[in-house]
Amino acid sequence: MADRITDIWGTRTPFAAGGDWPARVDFALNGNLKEDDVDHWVQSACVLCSNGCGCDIAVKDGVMVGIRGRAQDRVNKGRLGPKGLFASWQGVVNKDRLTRPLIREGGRLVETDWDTAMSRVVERSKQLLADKGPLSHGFYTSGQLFLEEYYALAVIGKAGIGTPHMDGNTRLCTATAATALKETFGADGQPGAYEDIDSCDAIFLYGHNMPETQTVLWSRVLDRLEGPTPPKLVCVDPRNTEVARHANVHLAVRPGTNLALMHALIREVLENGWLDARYIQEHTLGFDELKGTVEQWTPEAAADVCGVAAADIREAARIFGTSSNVLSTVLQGFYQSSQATASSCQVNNLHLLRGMLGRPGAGLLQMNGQPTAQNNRECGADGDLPGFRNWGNQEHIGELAKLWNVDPAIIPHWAPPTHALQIFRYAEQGSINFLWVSATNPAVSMPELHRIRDILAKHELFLVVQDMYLTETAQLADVVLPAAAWGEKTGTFTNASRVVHLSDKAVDPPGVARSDLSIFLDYSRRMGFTTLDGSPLLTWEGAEEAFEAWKECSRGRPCDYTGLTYAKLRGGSGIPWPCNDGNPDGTTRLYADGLFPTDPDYCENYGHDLLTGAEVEPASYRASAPNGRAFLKTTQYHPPHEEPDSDYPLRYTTGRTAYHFHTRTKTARSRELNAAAPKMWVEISVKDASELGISEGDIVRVTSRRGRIEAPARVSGVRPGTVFAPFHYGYWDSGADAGETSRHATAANELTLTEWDPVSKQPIFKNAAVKVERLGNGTGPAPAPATTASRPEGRQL
Ligand SMILES: Nc1nc2c(c(=O)[nH]1)N[C@H]1C(S)=C(S)[C@@H](COP(=O)(O)OP(=O)(O)OC[C@H]3O[C@@H](n4cnc5c(=O)[nH]c(N)nc54)[C@H](O)[C@@H]3O)O[C@H]1N2
Ligand SMILES: Nc1nc2c(c(=O)[nH]1)N[C@H]1C(S)=C(S)[C@@H](COP(=O)(O)OP(=O)(O)OC[C@H]3O[C@@H](n4cnc5c(=O)[nH]c(N)nc54)[C@H](O)[C@@H]3O)O[C@H]1N2
Ligand code: SF4
Ligand SMILES: [Mo]
Repeated sequence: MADRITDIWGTRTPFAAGGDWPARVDFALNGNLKEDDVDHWVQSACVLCSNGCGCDIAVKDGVMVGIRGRAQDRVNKGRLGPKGLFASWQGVVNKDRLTRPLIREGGRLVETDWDTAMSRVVERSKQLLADKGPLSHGFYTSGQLFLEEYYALAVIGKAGIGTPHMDGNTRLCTATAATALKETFGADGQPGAYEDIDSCDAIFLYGHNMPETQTVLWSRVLDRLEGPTPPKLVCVDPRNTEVARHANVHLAVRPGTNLALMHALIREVLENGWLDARYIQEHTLGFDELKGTVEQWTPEAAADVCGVAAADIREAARIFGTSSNVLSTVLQGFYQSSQATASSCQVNNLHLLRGMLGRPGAGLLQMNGQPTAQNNRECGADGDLPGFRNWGNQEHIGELAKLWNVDPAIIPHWAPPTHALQIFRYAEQGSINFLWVSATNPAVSMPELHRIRDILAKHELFLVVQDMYLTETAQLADVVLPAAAWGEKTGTFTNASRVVHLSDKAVDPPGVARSDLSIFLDYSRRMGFTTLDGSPLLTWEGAEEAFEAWKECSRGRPCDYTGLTYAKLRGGSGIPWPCNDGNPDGTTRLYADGLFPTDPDYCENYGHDLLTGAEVEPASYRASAPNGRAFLKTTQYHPPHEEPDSDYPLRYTTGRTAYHFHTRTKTARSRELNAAAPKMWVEISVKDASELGISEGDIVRVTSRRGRIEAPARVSGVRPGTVFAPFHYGYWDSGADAGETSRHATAANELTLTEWDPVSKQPIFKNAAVKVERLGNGTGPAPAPATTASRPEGRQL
């Protein structure tokens, strides 16, 4: 097999519009092993991004030794990207896994048994519930557990404890995707599907570096681009990414100005009459307000604010307006930037204006990032209610209470659920004293790290961390619970295209590590949570029973799983929900009939004002009489709150490289991936580098109002005036002690600010003001990949 580190997307298998994406089976095996050496293969899907590539895990002598793509899976047709090939299993099979629970004794974490660790958790939990009540408890979970695990946690939090303080790192990831879908269509749920790539004639990528973050999906795009009928491509990203390199139009906007650009695109589409008037009339509400808001946004006005050419805005709008089938994808360049929900809703609006939904090629992907973010949103271990139910709807609360056989009053619904940064704020102020963190590493991934470290280290906070490794966060815990990882437990999860996969257990976890599901169930049992008739709240024996219980919870809701079983998910491809009696084989696209889940009795929420986040009152929502129509919502543009000035003259943005996943707990433990991107770097434009006297590889200090980082500079194709930093490089492998940064701080979030989108509450990781200084010579070029958007400016791949 070719070197899949440098050859990120593998060999091309071109195809024409409307054709089937050909299969290509990728695999990687340990050392010199051959496929014949493998004892058996266990069906799964990759958990290193939201693409959800179907795969089989290779097992030899009870150990994971490799991976192979599943040719029959609709998601990837056998392909895997570098992370799937190298980190999925190498990131799990490691000597430094947590194998036993740890508790803090005399300031140090020491090994113990499950009974001691869980007793300590349960004792503190019971005491706090007795002394201070449910609001003393906070839970911060993930987008990387399995569906069954979220559902268990959601039931514990909502029907056992009754705390509104439960959220996931999904708040940092896809809160805006969920919110934008709810605001426009009435409920979460991806309208489009990956199959739309196969037949579209234009693709718009909004703040989405797909070539590095969904590498297999990008292979599908490349195969269309190299086929006989290539789609047009439009890229909205301040960096010269691979998308930009292939694009017909690259709109390298100033970070934080997305909404101004979107207003201009909409205005152009309206001005030129590229509309489906009948669709707008029959299937939408709010056209006149939308038209009024974008009125002033001529291409010239937006060009000025966004720092792009007006002609390019016109050309992008023309491509959208004159193509028959457009696929749009939206991700962190929108979700983590200013006015996130408003900007993302404008993408929905473009599709509604042209009736461009629900048919092959006319698709909208408000993308996910993490492999199981979708499931947390469905199951409600974040700020959502299980089954996309509505916090403001008493009937929905009643349904859950009946299902769980608990008093509706225990289900916290008197106020909006507490979002992640607010949970940390309550811990900082001292009203939350018990925080249970599972499968996320906030000491590296949250904004303004010095503050997050201080909160996690607070003496008054009892911190439980459940992870596979002793992360920067785990090092600050009072109790560390060792979790079984992917391949060591069974469960299901759903990708950004709504495709559900089953991941079967392939090997035993190390030491006494246990699945997250069994840990949550054990906690529930020890806490003695009960139903109204006094029987235990959670009685599931394992993952499959949890899945069966979840199916009942999903019945009749948009994410209906009732037609799925573990048996049905074994053997073939993943299956997209809704899957029920009416759609026994699943559903590729939603909204083919132009009917949206906006009915007041059915919708997931009543929506918000996109400028302030103010909730729409139930009565006024009802009075708007949506009747299955979608909302064309918008609001006016405002500049980001922290703009460059004379002290901090540059714009700072952050993101990813193809070779690492987040805080690198898995990818840095893959030899191949770690070698490809071993250390921190920062990217600066040719123009800024020359003005600041910085050459490739020089050590620079980047400072914001909140902190500083130091790293070698890569002079790259980033937009002048903008500095880019990958957020992967925390401190677990730097030799620094817990609670402090190494002397040379490297985590991008030392600099980011504590601010969030008013509607989705997703933190803004993609714009802040910084200054850059040259500290001295480096030892050669920056340790940044030359095979990605981070390549030196002018270098071709
Ligand atoms: N290799 C790899 N793949 C991953 C992950 C990973 O860590 N590594 N993580 C997964 C997860 S959880 C997620 S959420 C996804 C994220 O996937 P992406 O959203 O594709 O990744 P990012 O690099 O965070 O951001 C995308 C782009 O936004 C651009 N950007 C920055 N500011 C702005 C702005 O103001 N406007 C616009 N239009 N663009 C801007 C950046 O230049 C960047 O290229 O990736 C998933 N896949
Ligand atoms: N500056 C900046 N910051 C960002 C972003 C950005 O673009 N820029 N992106 C944000 C986004 S989109 C995301 S998704 C977050 C990601 O941020 P995090 O969630 O903090 O990142 P991960 O490194 O994926 O952390 C997941 C943890 O779960 C553990 N783990 C993996 N599998 C399991 C399991 O099965 N059970 C248990 N118990 N543990 C497990 C891993 O070892 C790891 O420690 O970062 C956010 N932060
Ligand atoms: S594209 Fe995502 S799901 Fe597929 S192999 Fe790569 S990391 Fe895994
Ligand atoms: Mo994410």
